[in-house]
Amino acid sequence: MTQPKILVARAVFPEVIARLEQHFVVESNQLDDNWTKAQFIQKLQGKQGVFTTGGDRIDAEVLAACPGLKICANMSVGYNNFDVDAMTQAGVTATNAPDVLTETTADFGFALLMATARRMTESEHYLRAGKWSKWSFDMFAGSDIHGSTLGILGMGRIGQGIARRGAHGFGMKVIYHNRSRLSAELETDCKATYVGKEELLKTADHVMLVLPYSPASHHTIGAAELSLMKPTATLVNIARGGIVDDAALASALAARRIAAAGLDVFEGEPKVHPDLLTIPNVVLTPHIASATIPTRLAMANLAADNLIAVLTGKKPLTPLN
Ligand code: 8YV
Repeated sequence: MTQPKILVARAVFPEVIARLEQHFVVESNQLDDNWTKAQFIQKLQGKQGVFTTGGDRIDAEVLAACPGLKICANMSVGYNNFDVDAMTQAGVTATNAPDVLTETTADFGFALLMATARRMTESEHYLRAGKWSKWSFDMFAGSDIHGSTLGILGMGRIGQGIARRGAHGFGMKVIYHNRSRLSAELETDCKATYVGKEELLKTADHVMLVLPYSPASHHTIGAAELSLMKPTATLVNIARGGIVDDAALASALAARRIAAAGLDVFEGEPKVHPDLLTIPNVVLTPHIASATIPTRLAMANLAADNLIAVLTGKKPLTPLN
């Protein structure tokens, strides 16, 4: 029996490639070359499955050019790189990689919040530059985490993980806003209170963004929203680039309309708005919230499991359509 052919679009763990090779004829991109869309389409010819990461776009044009495709498995919980409606219409299964990254990503959200509020990278740059000559009472004074109000926009699994850390670990008052309200049981577990978006922006000491990207969530935080926030507030984005208007944020930070921001995701990444690179009160990380080896391995294995299931006639584990 001939084995199905698949494409792995980005470099991944060799052990995951080896697993896939037990089931498929695998073409992989272990050199991690940047392909143009035309090259990607050309590589997909004759393939029944593709292993993608968050930067690999699957849209109507790709689907029309690759009629043999049966499944696209994303090694990512976010799937704004997929046109799921077009995939459904084309009869192509879409899968993502939820759950396995929840706690790791919530850890990172909290780390970025703490680094931002307590000015860790800004003070480290100062020290490394040899500028530390004496102690002073207000040197790099930041804002407190414990006992403060944490506002979470987007209360899925990762948002809930951050809420638990804040409420149970740091005695924070947690407020949240989401498309739909959590069950009473989950609200109690997370010690979180549902509020409107405007109330959240006005009252939170720290605003954490964990909502999925879609055209509807584009620029959820822009100049108007930033102007509602406290001048002492911090903003953390671990969700997706495009949820924040980065130019508006850079102006607000430069003018100290809010105190500080922590950003793991950017509009048009890996490009970063040039103003953000020169502003001191922002902590910048290159989209690494899920980056621990065990978690990235679990994400890759889940994408592989989905490919194996669908191309051997079984149901996908984590379907999107
Ligand atoms: C991934 C992510 O690292 O899962 C997501 O939605 O943003 C990250 O965990 C990235 O998308 C790679 O696929």
